[in-house]
Parts: sequence; C-alpha cells; structure tokens
Amino acid sequence: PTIIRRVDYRPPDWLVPDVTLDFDLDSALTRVRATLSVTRNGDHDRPLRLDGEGIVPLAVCVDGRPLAQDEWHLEAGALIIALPDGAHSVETLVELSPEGNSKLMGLYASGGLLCTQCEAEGFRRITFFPDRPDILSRYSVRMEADKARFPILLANGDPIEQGDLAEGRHWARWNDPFPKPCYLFALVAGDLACNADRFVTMSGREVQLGIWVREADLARTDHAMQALKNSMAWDERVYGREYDLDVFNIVAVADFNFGAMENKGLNIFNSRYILADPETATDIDYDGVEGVVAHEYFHNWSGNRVTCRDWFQLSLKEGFTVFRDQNFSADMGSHAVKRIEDVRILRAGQFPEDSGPLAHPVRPESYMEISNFYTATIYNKGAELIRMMALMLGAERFRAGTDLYFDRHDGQAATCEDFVLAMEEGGGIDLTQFRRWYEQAGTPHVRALISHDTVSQSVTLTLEQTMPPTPGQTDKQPMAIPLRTALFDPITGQHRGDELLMLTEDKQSFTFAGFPAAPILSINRGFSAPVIVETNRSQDDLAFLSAHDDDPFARYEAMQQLMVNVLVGRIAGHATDDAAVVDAVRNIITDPLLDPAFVAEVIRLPSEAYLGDQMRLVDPDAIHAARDALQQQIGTALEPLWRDIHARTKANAFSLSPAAKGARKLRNAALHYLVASDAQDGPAIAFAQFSEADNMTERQAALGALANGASAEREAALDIFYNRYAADALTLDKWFQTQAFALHPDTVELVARLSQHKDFTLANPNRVRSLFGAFAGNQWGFHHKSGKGYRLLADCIIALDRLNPQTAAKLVPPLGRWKRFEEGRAALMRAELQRILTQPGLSKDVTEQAGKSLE
Ligand code: BAL
Ligand code: ZN
Repeated sequence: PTIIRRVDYRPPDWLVPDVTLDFDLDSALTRVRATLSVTRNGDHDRPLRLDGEGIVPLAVCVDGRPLAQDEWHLEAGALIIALPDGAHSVETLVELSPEGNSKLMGLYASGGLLCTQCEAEGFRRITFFPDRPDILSRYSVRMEADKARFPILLANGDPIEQGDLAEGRHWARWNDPFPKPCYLFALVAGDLACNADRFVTMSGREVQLGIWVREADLARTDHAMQALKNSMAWDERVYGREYDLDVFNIVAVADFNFGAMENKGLNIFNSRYILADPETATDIDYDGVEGVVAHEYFHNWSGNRVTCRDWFQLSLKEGFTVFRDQNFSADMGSHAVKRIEDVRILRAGQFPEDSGPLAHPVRPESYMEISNFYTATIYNKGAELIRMMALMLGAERFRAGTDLYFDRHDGQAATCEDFVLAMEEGGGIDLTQFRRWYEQAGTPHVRALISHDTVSQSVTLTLEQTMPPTPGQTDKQPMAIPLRTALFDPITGQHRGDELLMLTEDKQSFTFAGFPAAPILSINRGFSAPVIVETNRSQDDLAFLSAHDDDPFARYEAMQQLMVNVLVGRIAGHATDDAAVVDAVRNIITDPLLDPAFVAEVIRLPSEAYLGDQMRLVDPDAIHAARDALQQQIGTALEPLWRDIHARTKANAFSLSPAAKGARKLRNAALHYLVASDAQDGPAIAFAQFSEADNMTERQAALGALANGASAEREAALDIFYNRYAADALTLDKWFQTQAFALHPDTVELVARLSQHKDFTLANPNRVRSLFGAFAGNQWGFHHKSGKGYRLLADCIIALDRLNPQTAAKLVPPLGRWKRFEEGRAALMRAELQRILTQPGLSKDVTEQAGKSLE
C-alpha cells in the first residue's frame, strides 16, 4: 500500500464550492445523485479527480451533458474526468447497499436506521468527491424514503422543506450554509423519537436542540441534553464561541466505530455516550456522556469552523478539543480528580504507544491508513501540548491566542503551525523550541536531583532530560519542558510558592537560597508536562508529600510513587517497607477534610499494566502476585476502617451530586480492599452490595470485585447480571467487559468461551471492545504464558478484518509490545503478528499496524 507523506501536501487542483446531493434511501439499495460545481484551482491542465471506494458511476454528466464511457475512467477507485476551462457542473449517479456495509464507514444500516460516518475518508464510499479536508463546500441535501420505515430525515445544517409523495414516501431538504469539508457530511433516516429542548445563545438567538433515539431510550437522554446545554454556555463563557445554526441535532446509534462524530449540526453518537440512567450507567458512564457530548459540541469551532488542512494536522482539532472537553468536565466537577483521571488515561494509553513500535509525533510525517492515527498521541498527548502552552501563557494571554486563532482561520482549513503562530502572536511568546513537541515522538525522561548545602544554606535542583529513540527518529533535540515545582519545609509542611521552571537544555541546574534545612521536592505539579520524572526522593519524602502536598495531583503522584517503589522492589526480590504504604493509606482515609472522590483516587494501587511500564522486561505473573499481596496487606491491616467507610458511604437514595458520586467511588474502593483482605465475609459483603444497589456504579463494582475471586457468589452474581440485562446491549457489554478484565487465573479460558457466546458478535464494535479490548488491557490474563491470549486476539483481528478493518486494526497494538517481554512470550506474540500478516486480502489498516508492530 502507498505511504502518504506530509511533505507531499499540495493544494487541490479543483475546488468544489457547492454540492447538491439527492438520496433515494433504502436499506438494500440507495441511489445517490451528486451535483458538484467545480472550479479549477490555479494555472494547470490536470483533470478532475474524484475519489471513490467501492462505488461505480452509473452515469456521469458534465454541464448537463451525459459523458460517453471513454470520456472518463477509474483509477484506483477514483473517477478521472479531463475538463476544459475553469468551471463546470459535474453530476454522478451511484448505488449503495447500506445493509451490506459492515465497515460502518460511509452510509450504513444500524438497527433499522440509516446513518453515515465520513471521517476520515468515508464520504468517498457515498459518492465520487475530492475527499480531503481542505475542500470546503456548501451542501444542499434532499432525502427521499419510505415514510413508515424512515419517518425522520435529518442532515447537516437547517431544515428547509419537506413533503409527502405517492406510495407512502416522503422527502426533506436540508441546507448547510457553512462551507465544510466532506468528512463532516451526515444524514440519518429512521424511526426516531426526540428529546427536544432549546438554548438561547449569548447574542439572543434561539437554537432548537434535539437528541434522537429509539422511542424506548428516550428516558435515558436527559443527562446528555443537560451536558449539551452546559457545553454551549461554557464555550460562550470560556472561549467566546457562540453556536451558529438554528438547530443542533444529536442521533444515537448502536453500531459505531468511534465514540461519536462532530458532523456540522448533526452529531452522530455511539449510543454508549448518549444513553444513561442509574439502572444501567455507572458514574464513569455519566461522565463519559458529559465529556463526549461536550467534545463533539466544541468541535463546532475547533474542527468545523476551523478545520484541518490535511490529516497530518489531525491533532489541531483533536488535541485542542480534548483539552477543551477536559477543562469543561473539570469545571462541571472536581479539577483535582479530573486531572488525575486524565493523567491516568494518558499513562495507560499514550505512554505505551510512545515507547513502542507505533510511536509517532503529534503531527505525524507519514501514514498508510489515516484511520490508524486516531490515537492517544494525537488526542491525549495533543491535549497536553495545548495545556503546556496555556500554562506558559497564563489564562488571559492564552485566550488572546485562541481568539486570534479562531478569528484568523474561521472558514479555513488550517495547520498545527497556524495554531502555534496564533499563540505566539496573540499571547506574546516565542514557541520556537516548543514546536519540537509536535515533531519528536517519545516521552521525555527527566531526572531531577536535589542537593542541599548546609554551608550556603542553598538547594540545587539539577534537571536532566533524555528523549528515547523512536521509529524513524534516533537523534532527538532537547525539548522545552515546563515543570511546576515547589520546595517543602519538612518541619512546617509549607512551601514558599509554586515556580514554573523551564527545562530547555539537556541538563540545567537551578539554585535556591535561604534553606537552612533540606527541603522536599514537589515537581511536575499538576502534571505540568507529559514526561516521566525520576527523582532521588526517599520513601519518607514521598510519604510526607502524600500527606502534605497542597497540589492534589502531586499528592496523588507521591502516593503512587510510594506504592510503585514498594511493588517494583518486591518484584525484584528486595526487602520493602510495606508499612509505609499502609500508614500513608491510613493517613489519607482518616483525613476528614479530603474529598472522598480524591481519596478514592489516591489510595488506588497502580494498575498491573502501569507497573509493567516501570520495568524493562514485564513479568506479568510476578507483578500480579506482588500487587495482589500488597492489596491484601492494605485490606487486612486497615480492615476496620474499610468496613467503616463501606458502611457510612451507603446512600439512602440515588443522586448524581458530586458528593454522592464521591461517596460511591470511595465505597467501591473500600469494597475492593475488603474483598482483597483476609476477612472471610468479603464475597458476602460484595454480593450484598451487588444485590441491594439501586445504581450501576455500585452493582458493577461489586460484580468486578467478585469476578476477581473464586467464590460461589461470583457465579451467582454473573448469572443474575446476565439475566437482568440480556436484552440491553450496552449493559450486557459490561457483563462481557467485567469478565474480560477479571484478575482471575482462568480469564483466558473464559474469554475463549465468551467469544463463542450467543450474544457475542463481531458486527458490533462496542461488543468487540467490551470483550477483546478489555481482555487485551488485562495484562495478567492476556499475557498468559501459554500464548493462548495472543492467539485469541489474533483470531479476532483476522475475522474482524474481513468485516470492519478500522476496528480490527485498533486491536493490534497490544501484540506489538513484544520487545518488553521475555523471549518466550515475545516469540509467541511475533508469531501471531506474522500469522495476521499472511492472511490473504488483509486490509491496509491491519497491514500497517501489524507490519509496524513487528519492526
Ligand atoms: N472526529 C472523530 C471523533 C472525535 O474525535 O470527535
Ligand atoms: Zn474529536
């Protein structure tokens, strides 16, 4: 397959200012007539090239004249037409089968609905078009369909007209006045019910809001609607961005590759990010709905009004929009907890990517299949880059930078460089060196050594950075790393203020005067830079910070490091001071001033995967044993406290208030420690919580705690859960996911059985992710030394690739971590990658991921 390179970007040969689309919709056979006004862009004689995939033109007309067969040809799926002069009207007709579209890209059927997904390159599966984000067109869309089966017809923009036709058919026309790239095109047809509401914008315009779902799901849409209204108000208040159309619609569909899609005025969502009620959604699900609704809404400016010039600039819209949704969610709840959660996500998903064979810069240089670049690096590390710029600039200057960016590039297809320039000019800062964050892949390592001199009563902090080599990048330049730092007096527990140190050289020293005694270092406070910090702090220093640091992230981090040191030491066979961890946990859970949600985060043991990331060679069995033992030790040593927490955090009635959510989170953490302790009644307590809970947060946590063990309660709870939710796909996903995540010696066998379960299907991406996505994230289960886990995942990838290559390719990266495992496991992983690569007809999605993973 061809490699696409950033340096090869050329402006388009032809522009398409206006598009008229006419859809005759039907699940089995849909006809699409497209009329494009095309204009030559620049002085050249190149033909018009319209991308196409899996479609053939049934008719081609230019300026109303049907072309003969020899006046056009197909080249790698694209329609090529030589045209004279500078402007023409080009009309094509194609036929599609939405119900035969298992890739879920283009126009497809899902649960009786017809819907579209075009980003990144799905529009070419609907009609012939120059499918690239720098072609911005005004769209007018007419849809016609059977009225009984498809009573609702939605598209981008505003509704213009509709009417009835003979034989039970009807039609509707929608116009979108804002020029947009074709990846933002959308339509939906189906039998949908609407949660309707309104929002009045800051300039007093009324916007009609609609969340469209199956009638039976209507009661589960209120949280999403509230999130939408909060997002609209937040973007006005924080960024001065107002919504621009008269309607804003969201549709939930069951089969979806992404989480959601920001199509102009018509967001289409994976139903898991719209539907929520206490019976079926956990607090994490509720937060996911709020965050994703906000994310897609925010794209209206960061993505739609200002879009990307080419797909190498994907982080321009994604990194910035993730940053925006993270801050929105923090404002809606707890800043401290949100930051901890976001860093945990970054470390779980992006750090491994950055240290493996698929590492790529935030602005990549090349790709084979763009779908493979919707990664944690583009999204989450991209958001960290924006966060660092915001930190260096301060709130006011950052806002000046974003104002300049939006004003300057409104209606344009822009680049990451345009964003950085707007920050420099609007915010008044030189980001020359900072640009390396966009160019160099890999997570910087920072070594921070603190030394105290009693004679001069000064402290020297020496910072040293190294950038590990990544594929295609062996020699790296030093990065500009902003590190928020404070020095604590161990006696008073105070510090003199937080300083932003800029590490820009390979090695730099900072000296601070006026310290008669050695202070304790708090560094990378708030996780000010996405780096790995190593320090020479003792376990006592970390215990001190875990009890006293006034930066909540740094306090969490100190506890994590304390736990990591004990666990890594234990795995290496060293004597470890476990009591220090038990004492630190006791301090946190007995501090009445702390927010319970924050407490629950701080006392959480590092995941097995995170521990693996701290080791050169991952030993899944040793990691599991060490972590399990420490959990048991903390559970047993503090058992009365866990019992007390568990009892007093039980609520009388369900509420979604921050206090109620915090209480549930802490209650579940206490339950996990109780079940892990030596107490005999752990499973009984978990089963009681499972049975009595009036909400999914407590029910699923109890199920998860039981699933790790081997009690009779485990099987009973799994059966009850299955029978209660077998008819509800999103909730049944949790049943698959909980078992695939279970830290249980038989997980690999269980996953094999579940993959044959009558409710397992490769046709639904959520179901695939709930079993195989979860399993691949279960280090102990997946890396079973027999290699059975690798074989199961590879079987799934091979079978899924024939239906849905995009989702199949997302499952490949866990197999690419073989260099971090001993030779036995590494060889088994490589063998599965090789087996995948030898499959006939393998997609370029999986070919790229598996090929790179073997290097
Ligand atoms: N643009 C694809 C889905 C999302 O990031 O919003
Ligand atoms: Zn996005």
